[in-house]
Amino acid sequence: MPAWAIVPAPVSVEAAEGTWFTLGRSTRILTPPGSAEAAAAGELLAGVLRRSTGLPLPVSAATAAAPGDAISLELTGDGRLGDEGYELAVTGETATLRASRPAGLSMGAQTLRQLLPPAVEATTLRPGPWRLPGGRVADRPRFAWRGAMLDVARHFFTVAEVKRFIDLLALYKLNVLHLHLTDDQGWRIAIHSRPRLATHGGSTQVGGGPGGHYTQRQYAEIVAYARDRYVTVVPEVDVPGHTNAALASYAELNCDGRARRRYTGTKVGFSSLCVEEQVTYRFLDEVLGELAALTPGPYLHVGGDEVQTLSDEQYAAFVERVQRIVRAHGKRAIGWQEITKAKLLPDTVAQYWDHRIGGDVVRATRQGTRLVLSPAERAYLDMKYDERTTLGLEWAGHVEVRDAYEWDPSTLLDGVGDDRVLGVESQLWSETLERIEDVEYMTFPRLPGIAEVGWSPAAGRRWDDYRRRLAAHGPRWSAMAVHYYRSPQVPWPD
Ligand code: TNX
Repeated sequence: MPAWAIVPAPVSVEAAEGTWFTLGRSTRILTPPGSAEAAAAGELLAGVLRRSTGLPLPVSAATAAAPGDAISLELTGDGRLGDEGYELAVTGETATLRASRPAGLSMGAQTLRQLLPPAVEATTLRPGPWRLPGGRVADRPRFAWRGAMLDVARHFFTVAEVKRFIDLLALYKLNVLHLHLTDDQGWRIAIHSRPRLATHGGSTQVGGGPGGHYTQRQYAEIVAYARDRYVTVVPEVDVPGHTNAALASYAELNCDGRARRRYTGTKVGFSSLCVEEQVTYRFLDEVLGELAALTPGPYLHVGGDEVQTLSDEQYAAFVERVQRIVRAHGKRAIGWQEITKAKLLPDTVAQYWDHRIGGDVVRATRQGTRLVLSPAERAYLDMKYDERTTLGLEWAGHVEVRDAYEWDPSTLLDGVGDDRVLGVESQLWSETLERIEDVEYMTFPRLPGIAEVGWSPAAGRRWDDYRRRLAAHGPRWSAMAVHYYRSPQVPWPD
C-alpha cells in the first residue's frame, strides 16, 4: 500500500525515503499560544488518535523550547498559506503543521491522519506501530466551496447520524454541508412562529415512516459540530415548489385555502406556495428570519427547482422577492439553476445540476452570477453505480467511481471558466435511502472523488493514480465501520 495515499491529492508531496516519525508514549501535541481555535483543532486531532493508539498525546501550548517528540501546530502570523492552506513537514523527531489560519491546521490534520495506518481510524485500541512517513506536503484548495448535500427531508436522519456524516466530509477536506431541510415529504426544522411545520409537516417521510425533525437546539448542535471541523452548514428551505409538507401544515399557504394531505410518494413538481398572496411572503420572512438566526454561515439556500405549476413570470417574480428577503436577514441566497430565469442580485449563487432543465446559467454567469457545480451525471450520489445497484435512481444514468472523478469544473460548461465557479458539491437525495448505512454506501467511494475535483490542481489529476490512492482508503473505511461500495474499478487491497 502506498505510504502517500492522500485524498484529495495535495499540491505537492516530497517523500524523505526511509525516514519515519513514530508516535509514542512521550509524544505531545503542541499548539500556538493564544489561539483557542488552534488549541481546539489540536484537541480534535488528539481525540481521533487516542481512541485507537491508546497514547496519551497531551495537548498544550508551545513554549520557546524546541518541540522535540511532538506534533507541533503552528500559525504563521501572515496570510501566506491562505484560509485553508497548510504545510506539513515530518522528520525523524517531529511533525510540524503550519498554516496561516486555524482552518488550515484542521485541513492539515486530515492529511496527517491519512498518513497514519488505516487502523488509526478505529474507535477501539489497536496495535501500532503508529508511524508517519518523513517528507513535506504543501497544500491549498483550488475552490472555496467543496460541499455535500444531505437530503433529510425524504428520509429523516438523526443528529448523531448527521454528525458522523460531517466527520466523513471533514476527513476529505470538504467544507460545506448543505442540508436539504424541507420537501414535499417532510419539514425537518422547528420554526417557532410556525410550529405545525415540524410537528405536522415533519411527521412522515417517503414510504410513510414516522419522519422527524430537529429542534432549534439540536440544529444548533449540528451547526456547532460542523463549525468546529471547519464545515459550514448551508440550510435549504426549498420554495416555491417541493412544499407539500408546508402546504399540509398551514391551509393559508394554499391558493384555495385548503390544507393538502401529507405526501409520502416520490413524484416531484406538483406543489407550490401561493405566489400571488401576501401571506406567503410573511411566511417566508418568518421562516427565513429564524433560519438566518441559526446560521453563522453567509448563505441560505432557497431551492427553486422543478416548479411545474407557475408561469415563468410568476416564478421569476417570486425568486426576485425571496432573494431580497434573504438579504434583509443579512444573508446571501443560493438556489438551484432554475433561479437563473430571474434577475439575480450580484451575490446570489446558482447551483448547476442538469443540462436538460431550464434556466439560463451561462447568461447569468456573464452578468456576474457565480456557480456551484453539481452535474448530476458526475456528482449525484443517489444515482446507481451500475445496473446491479439496488439502491438509488437512474434518471441521470449510472455514476461509477471513475465518472464521479474524471471531469473538470473549468470545462464543464462552455463559456464558464474557473473564475465563475465557486466550487463543487455532491448531492445525496434520499428517496430510496432509508438508513444511514444506505447513505454511506452511496457516498463511498464516490464523494472523495468530488472532493479531489474541488481541492486538487487540475494538472496533476490522473484516474490511474487516483484509483490506487483511493484503494488505500478501503481499510480506513472498514476501520471506521463505514459501509462502502467495493467498486470493481478500484484495486482494493484485500
Ligand atoms: C431532482 S436535483 C431533484 C430532487 C430529487 C432528485 C433525485 C434537484 C434540484 N431536484 O428533488 O430528489 O432529482 O435525483
